[in-house]
Amino acid sequence: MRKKTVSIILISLILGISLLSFLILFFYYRGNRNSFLNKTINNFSANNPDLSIQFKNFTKVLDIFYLFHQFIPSKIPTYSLLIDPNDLIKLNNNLPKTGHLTKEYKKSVSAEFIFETKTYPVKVRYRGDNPNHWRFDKKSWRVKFEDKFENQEAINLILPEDRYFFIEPWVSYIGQKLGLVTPEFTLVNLKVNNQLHGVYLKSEQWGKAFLKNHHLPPDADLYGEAEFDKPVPNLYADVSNFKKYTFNSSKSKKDVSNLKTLLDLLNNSSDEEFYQEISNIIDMDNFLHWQAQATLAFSHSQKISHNLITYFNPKINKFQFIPWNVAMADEEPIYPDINYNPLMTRILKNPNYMFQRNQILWEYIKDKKNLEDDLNYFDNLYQSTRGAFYRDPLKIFPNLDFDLTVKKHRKRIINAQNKIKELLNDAQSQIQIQLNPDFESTALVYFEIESSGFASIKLNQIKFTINQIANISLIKDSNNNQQIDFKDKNLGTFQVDNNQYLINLENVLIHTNRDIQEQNQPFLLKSTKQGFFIISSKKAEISDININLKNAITDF
Ligand SMILES: [Ca+2]
Repeated sequence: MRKKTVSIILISLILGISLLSFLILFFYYRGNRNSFLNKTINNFSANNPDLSIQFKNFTKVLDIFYLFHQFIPSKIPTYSLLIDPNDLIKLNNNLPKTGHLTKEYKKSVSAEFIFETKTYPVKVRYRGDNPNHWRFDKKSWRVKFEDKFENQEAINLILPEDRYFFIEPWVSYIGQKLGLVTPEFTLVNLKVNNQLHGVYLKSEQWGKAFLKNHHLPPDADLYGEAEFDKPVPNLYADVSNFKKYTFNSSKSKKDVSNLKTLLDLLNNSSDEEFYQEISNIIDMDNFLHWQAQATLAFSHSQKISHNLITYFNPKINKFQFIPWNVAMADEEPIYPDINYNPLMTRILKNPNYMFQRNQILWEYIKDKKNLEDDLNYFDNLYQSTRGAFYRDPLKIFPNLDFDLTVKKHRKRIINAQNKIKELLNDAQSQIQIQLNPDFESTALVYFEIESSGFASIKLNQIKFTINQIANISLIKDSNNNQQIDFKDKNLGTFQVDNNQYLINLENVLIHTNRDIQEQNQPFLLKSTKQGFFIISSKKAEISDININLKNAITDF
């Protein structure tokens, strides 16, 4: 009898703990980085890395459910590194006990790289600034080829979880669709001294070979940040925060005058000067597509302090931008536009550029096929690599963790695009009409359109009845002073044939402005009014006026 009671208590206890663990895991994977549970668990793991690694190792017992998955074929190439065991010990001993992987820890050793029966002499070292890249048995590598491998001088083999598994390749893929030059990412298996180290994300290293492979003139300045060694709060504050990966040989390598011009304009110019000059030094079309790519991923990682790769294209003498470490913010997609990058903020503060950026987003979002295609790409990556992930012996997380995380990322892609679609459909307006306004006696009508949604408003059509045959002009009160003056713009003069009148308009836009908040805070929508006058060549009366507006982005 007593035995039975003990068994019942024991079983209940085990069931209870299992249920509790299940619930914690369930909410952890469903939650986002800012939820209480996820914050608590992530903070705890960050503060107790050894304990958390032991816990993760313990959770690997769950891999028992993946027994049959071991037979799912791996469809990715396998690279092999042969390193003298003494050199390997040297590499492992030369890792920081605390802090980042600074210069003194970046010493390479000679090794052999083997792929498909061909051997390449290489120099290898560990890479990655943060400890997650080299604290555990599975480490991120930089491989530098004496000659070249697949047209590349050097490659990075990055822990895939550091780039949210398939998110970075996916972001690169949408970048290609947007016409950007993006680094190529592939997933590969790696063996070190014949021991399988599992799956890595292979990426190109910056250099002349990268530029050549992407059909860009290689004799040109390619800038990146000057390293994590001395982190700076604002990369954009000074040219000394950047280094050149390649340089234009017709000038000195130290000549950073092009970058200095850009940063000076960013930091020391009036708005008027900035918006007049910026398109002379930046390829705006490229910039806005680069910005749109980050926005589609709700990524804020190319931020004030990190991850800028910019190329001064000698063909057009302008800067272009190469997406790097875009990843995807580990947050629910709520605000795409936040003040996280001073150059982006200053450019997007201009309503015309914001409008153009939104048009790029709409071009992508409006076609449902893009999302389908994105998910196909993502799913193919998952299907072709998951066998290799399940068999990855050195990864520090259980297979279930991998599967749930990938699922969560996939959902985030859908949510992000849906959210952007919702925002672009958000056009809000109010119209106020005054017949025979007393503040401008020459006008028959004054009307004011207020735009307060995310999208811009388009003045599409004006209908009215008039009691005289006359020439009618529409005037935009550009300076919004409720007076017709030399600063205002005549949008067209129209002849009236009968007294029912209809004016169709193109490109008369009212943009909602943005109120920029402090760093890392979302832009706020700032409702914006624009006034218009209708004037006539003859004294006349207008009645039954009807103004038709549309969403300028979606045209609905
Ligand atoms: Ca005016």
